[in-house]
Amino acid sequence: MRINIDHISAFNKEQEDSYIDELDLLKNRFSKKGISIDKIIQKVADFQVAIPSWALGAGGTRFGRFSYGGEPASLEQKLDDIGVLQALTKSAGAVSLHIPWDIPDDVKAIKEVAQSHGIAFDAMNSNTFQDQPDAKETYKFGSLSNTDPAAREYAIQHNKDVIKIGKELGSKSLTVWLADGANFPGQNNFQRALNNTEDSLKSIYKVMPEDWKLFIEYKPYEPNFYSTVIQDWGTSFMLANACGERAYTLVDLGHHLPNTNIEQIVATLMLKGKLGGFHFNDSKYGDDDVTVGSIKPYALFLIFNELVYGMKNNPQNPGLSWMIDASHNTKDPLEDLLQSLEAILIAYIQALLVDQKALSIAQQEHDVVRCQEILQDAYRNDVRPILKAAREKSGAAVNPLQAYRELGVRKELIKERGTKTMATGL
Ligand code: LRH
Ligand code: MN
Repeated sequence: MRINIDHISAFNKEQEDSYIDELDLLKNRFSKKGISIDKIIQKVADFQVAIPSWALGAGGTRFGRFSYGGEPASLEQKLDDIGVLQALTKSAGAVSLHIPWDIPDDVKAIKEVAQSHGIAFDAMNSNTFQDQPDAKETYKFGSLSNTDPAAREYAIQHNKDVIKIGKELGSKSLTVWLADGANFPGQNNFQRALNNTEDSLKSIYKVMPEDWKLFIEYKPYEPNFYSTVIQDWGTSFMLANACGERAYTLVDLGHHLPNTNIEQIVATLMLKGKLGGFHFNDSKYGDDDVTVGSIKPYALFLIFNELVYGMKNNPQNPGLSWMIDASHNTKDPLEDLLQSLEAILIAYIQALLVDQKALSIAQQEHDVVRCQEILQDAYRNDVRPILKAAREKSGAAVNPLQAYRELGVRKELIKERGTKTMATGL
């Protein structure tokens, strides 16, 4: 199913610019604080989030998986679905591929399909946490950290193969997440595992093209439940520094123990010029991978507040890779991703409304109450009129989720693909 500009403009016409009055109110209120809403609208229109190729079908857990009907059964169909998200939002202009779940059979054809939807190739993801049917080595006891040099070499070679595919597609970065770790005390020698991992990552970094970045993703637990080799931001930061200047830490919001201050981690990594990008999602307990902003929207706002500060004050930190990493157990995958895109942009806009000058003064004066008031004054704005204006400006639907439903996209996908198709991925 392809959504074209006529679908969008017809839908927007029906909406009759219902947001303009509210937008004018916001423009008047914030122009008094020297904050230009028009500049924010442009920043939002330019903000592109990469869609995970592994999250376009119904996800599942060990307790079960409930198919969604009309799921993409090929990489082409996955790109078509991202094309729907891009047509509706104009902020889903990239895909992050996972190998081998999404190996392109015909690179040229895949690039043409992506181009036809205005989709770029963001970070490639390697997979050394599952054994493939024809595997020569097993990752059961680890990959880059494995005590068995053959398994390590096999995993290093896989990452080199992923880089090769990424180069052909035009990607400029590789994300490495390792499940490596232990389920029981005594099972692993922590130091040997970390040394092996560092040496293996260096071997991968060495063969990366000069204009590529390496993102090292950390996670405290799962699938190992006693220790994980790259368990936290500090370990990832250390390994990134050991690899070189084009290696960075990737922050997956779900990869933190309860109540971790993620915004402080973000500020620290940006100050050190080592923040590479994000896997946006939300969670209440573990790595739940639920819809962005569905559980802790204020925490997401506080993270974007540090990002806005960092993007203004930390030229030492390069441009960031914005990616979603979610899994959909009970929602239509495309509706879930539309809601996540909405939540990311709303948090970004709210953070852009923070009066950073006033905040800095209040911090200097230790006016603790005023500091909170300044933050929450920005957070407590309904910024959706600004988002609608940005969408209309970029030719998207002012209300993508409503448009998705009114255009009957899922019904059409089920008609085209049936109810039995299953997408590769989580
Ligand atoms: C691990 C992770 C990683 C991906 C996988 C799909 O939990 O966040 O980013 O490789 O999910
Ligand atoms: Mn992730």
